[in-house]
Amino acid sequence: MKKITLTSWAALIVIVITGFATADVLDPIAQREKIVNDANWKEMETVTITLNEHSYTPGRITFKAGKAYKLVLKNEGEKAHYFTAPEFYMAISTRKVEAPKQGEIKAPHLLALEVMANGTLELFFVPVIKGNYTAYCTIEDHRKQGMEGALQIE
Ligand SMILES: [Cu+2]
Repeated sequence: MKKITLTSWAALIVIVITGFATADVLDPIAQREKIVNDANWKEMETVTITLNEHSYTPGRITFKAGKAYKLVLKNEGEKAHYFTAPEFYMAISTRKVEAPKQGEIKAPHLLALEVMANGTLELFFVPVIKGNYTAYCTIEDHRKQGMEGALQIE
């Protein structure tokens, strides 16, 4: 009787530990569809970043993991600018990228977005992996001139 009780406890502990371990490892790319579908898009928060020569405004944004976001990249400059953030794009589940009134793109993950002068792109996504990430412009010396932004997922 005593032996059975101990075995049951051991089994229960294994189940609990395994449960925690799997719950902790969300893969934003592999589980993209489920993460995107589970997010509450009615409570979506819109965040706008203005691109210009040579800056992102605001230069620092904090996102909450699991929340639905629309990130609007609005280029008010006279040149095209990039929003390159490969590590950030791997840490989020992307629902779609929309060029308002023109079309939308659905893909498992992104590497970079380029916004033309006076153009706008909208990124619909759910932040997943907590951490600090960097966005930057890869055109000429734009990054050196100040086109670098901090993206945090908490
Ligand atoms: Cu640029």
